Amino acid sequence: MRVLILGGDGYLGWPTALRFSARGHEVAVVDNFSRRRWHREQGTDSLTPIRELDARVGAWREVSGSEIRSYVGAVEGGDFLDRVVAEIRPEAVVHYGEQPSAPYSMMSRERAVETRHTNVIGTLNLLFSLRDHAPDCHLVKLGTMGEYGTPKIDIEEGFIEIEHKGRRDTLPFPKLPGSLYHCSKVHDSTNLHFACRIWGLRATDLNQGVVYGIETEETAREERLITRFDYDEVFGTVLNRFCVQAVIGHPLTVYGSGGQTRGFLNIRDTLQCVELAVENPAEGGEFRVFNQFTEQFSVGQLAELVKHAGEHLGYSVEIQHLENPRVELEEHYYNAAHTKLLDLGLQPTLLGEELVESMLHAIERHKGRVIESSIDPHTRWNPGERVQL
Ligand code: USQ
Repeated sequence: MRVLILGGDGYLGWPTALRFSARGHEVAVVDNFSRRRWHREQGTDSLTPIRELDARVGAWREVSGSEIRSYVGAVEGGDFLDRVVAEIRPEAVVHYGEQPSAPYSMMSRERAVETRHTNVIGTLNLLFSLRDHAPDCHLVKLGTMGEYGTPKIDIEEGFIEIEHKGRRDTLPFPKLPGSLYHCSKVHDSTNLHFACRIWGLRATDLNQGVVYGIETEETAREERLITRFDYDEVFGTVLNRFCVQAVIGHPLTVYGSGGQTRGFLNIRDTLQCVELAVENPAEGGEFRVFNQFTEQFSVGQLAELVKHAGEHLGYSVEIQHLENPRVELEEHYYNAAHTKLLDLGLQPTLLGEELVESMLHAIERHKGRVIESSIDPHTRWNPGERVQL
């Protein structure tokens, strides 16, 4: 298949490009390197010394004999995206090309507006490009479990059957996003659903949980193929952060009581899920939603797991409860359905001490690159400062 990957230079986009290429698909990637720029602006960096996109593509050519085409440009530019889609005529587009950090979106008005623009306008542009140049293409879009928030009822996969005043309907599951980033994903979902209903496009919204892990089958084949690994307060996700903290002797930064519960999955399973979605496309006019995670954990459970694994390897690991910089429930009900990808054949990679130990080993190799000042949280959801007008 011809597969176009937006955000193909990123943590998940690059390994996804390698995976599809390794399977013999014709792969093209689009990126404008905004993630690299955001890190430079904040004086932070990936733990792993990632190569430039050209060098990565060249390394993959040497290792596999396969070509990945790359296009440098922004999804916010509708004409650029139109040209790429018209040229590639993709059968599947995997869309990771968004600003993915909740804290980044909460830093300031400028960052919030940038997040909305990149995410919502980028996706809207893509929907028009597909409508006009590749209407049969299957759009596989990365959404987030955080669109649902933490309601007091079970979370379904995208839709819920409701009985109201004696009448029944199946409607989109209510959304309670927890950051302005998560709000942007809700808006994307609405636009995707609309484009499927009105224009007959086909789309799968992958409501992904929190991803952890450092390598995949293909990135492990050669040093130049490694993917980025963020651990800073803005772009690092919680388990990846805890693992880096354990290795460098920084107390594990549990926000608040640590009862916050989320769905988690290994980076290797992200690739499996995306592959399953692409291989089993939605019908024309269909908007599907899959909840993409394999296990639920509380932040406190993850801290305990990393502490045990770290101590087993001889690190001394302390757990610290920080005042929560976010506004979120710290003790809550959480039970989210996630059967659709299992039904398609997903084989989950389950988290355990051994897996955490393998992450700690991999991190140990790069620990000299850690910028410790980027670890403690500074971004507050409600800074409590009022501008005097
Ligand atoms: N947390 C800590 N300590 C830390 C970092 C985070 O206790 O050092 C807590 C947070 O307060 C939150 C939970 O861990 O309750 C998850 O935080 P996170 O930073 O790992 O993940 P989040 O901000 O929710 O966003 C991440 C990705 C995002 C994706 C989302 C999936 O950055 O792209 O959409 O996970 S989900 O969480 O299901 O919405």
